[in-house]
Amino acid sequence: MLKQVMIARSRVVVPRFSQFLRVQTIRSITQNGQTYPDEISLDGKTYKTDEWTNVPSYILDLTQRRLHQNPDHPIGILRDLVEQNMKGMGYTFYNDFKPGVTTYQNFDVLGFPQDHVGRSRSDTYYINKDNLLRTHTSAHEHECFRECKTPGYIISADVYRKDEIDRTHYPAFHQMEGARLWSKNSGNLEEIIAKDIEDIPKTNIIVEDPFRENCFSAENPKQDYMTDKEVQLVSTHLKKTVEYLVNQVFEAARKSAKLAGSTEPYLNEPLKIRWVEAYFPWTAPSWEIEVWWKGEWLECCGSGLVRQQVLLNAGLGEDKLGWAFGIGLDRIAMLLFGIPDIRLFWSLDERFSKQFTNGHISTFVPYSKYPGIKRDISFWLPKGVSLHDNEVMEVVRSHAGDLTESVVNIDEFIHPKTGKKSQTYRLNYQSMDRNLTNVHINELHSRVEEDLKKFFDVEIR
Ligand code: FA5
Ligand code: MG
Repeated sequence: MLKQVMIARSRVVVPRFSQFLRVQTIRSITQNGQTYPDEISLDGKTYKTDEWTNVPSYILDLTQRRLHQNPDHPIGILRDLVEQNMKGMGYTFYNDFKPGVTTYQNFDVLGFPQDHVGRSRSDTYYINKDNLLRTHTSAHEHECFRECKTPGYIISADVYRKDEIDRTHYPAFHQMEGARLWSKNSGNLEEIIAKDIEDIPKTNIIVEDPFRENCFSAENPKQDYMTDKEVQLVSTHLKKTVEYLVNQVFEAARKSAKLAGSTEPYLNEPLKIRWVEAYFPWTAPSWEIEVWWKGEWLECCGSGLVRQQVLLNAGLGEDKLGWAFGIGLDRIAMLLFGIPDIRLFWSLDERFSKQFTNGHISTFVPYSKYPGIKRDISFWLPKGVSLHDNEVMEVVRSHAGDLTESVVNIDEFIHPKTGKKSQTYRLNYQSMDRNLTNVHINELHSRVEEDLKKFFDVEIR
């Protein structure tokens, strides 16, 4: 009922950013209030849309921005900083992978179970049933393991998730994936890895790691094909590499802050990080690293020892073993550059872009702070039905775009008599570069209400 699919006539949609992205159609598919063309052309490929399609054109536009390849953008500056520090350590850098991938690349080949939430249409942007916008850089592990000629690789790319909206979450963000392999056939493997660990430059960060010595357990098991000692060595190499990388980035930030005259106390304290256990379908054991920064633990990277099946899927031999990690770049860049809102990365305003230059970590100077306009929206759903928060976000975004500062579910309950569910959301509309008028927001807001009524059969309270 809610996921009703119908065919309707629609206009030709002209993309804003690139000739590579052509969205042209005669007929179109409408679902949940969004209209999709018959075909979507993305980066030179044409896809037939179907009942899985849920990627709006404003998200497709973002795929052409390639912020990580812009040397003067904070995301590009951060990528460059990491690459400079990893040069000569045996890694190939990949920065050109396009965001349209298959469900096979993004999920299947990595061993995601069929019922994993990540696969759902409320979490992921599908181009059609078999193709989607990658939700993580791990979608390219398969091809990199096949092709890479060096012991390791580093991939940087934009990734897409239908996520909540707030200061630190945006439906498009950036990740950097690293991986490193060894072969059991190459002489004394233990000695070789131990030597490789020695070669990683030392840092003086404070590390909290309850799992450094006993790196696997029943909850976070090792794989049978590796010896205890191999697991120990490979995970130490992984962790020291990530620690080194994080250290270089935060040291660069400190240096810039000091140069700019800052005397904040954190600038003289050693950097502190901790490792916590995690789960990813394609690694075992797995961990996340958190960084202590200005009084808070910041989750920044998932990692683990690559499951042998993933390596075998890539055509590698049974002798191979190694690690992989995936770091989120946006939140780290927000901290480094003092950027208060993740949406600013996508700003086309020169007052933003002119502030940054390659090789420099400068502190963002806000050029304006325009007040937000809050609106609440409450509705009853048909009996027995509930609505995913992400669907509400998507409707708001389809009308308000980047004027959507946040959408928060503030209340829900079931009426004891009617059995109907009530959901209430607080919307904050705010612009990065201008004042919003009440008249404008009232109009946007009523369109949001109309669509919620039309597509989800809700009764506004
Ligand atoms: C992953 O995406 C895994 N692919 C990481 C990985 C790679 C694990 C290789 C093992 C081996 P996760 O969903 O936790 O994991 O995301 C990784 C990082 O991306 C997070 O730590 C966070 O820094 C960042 N991130 C996740 N969601 C968002 C978001 N909506 N906005 C900004 N950053 C995000
Ligand atoms: Mg995570």
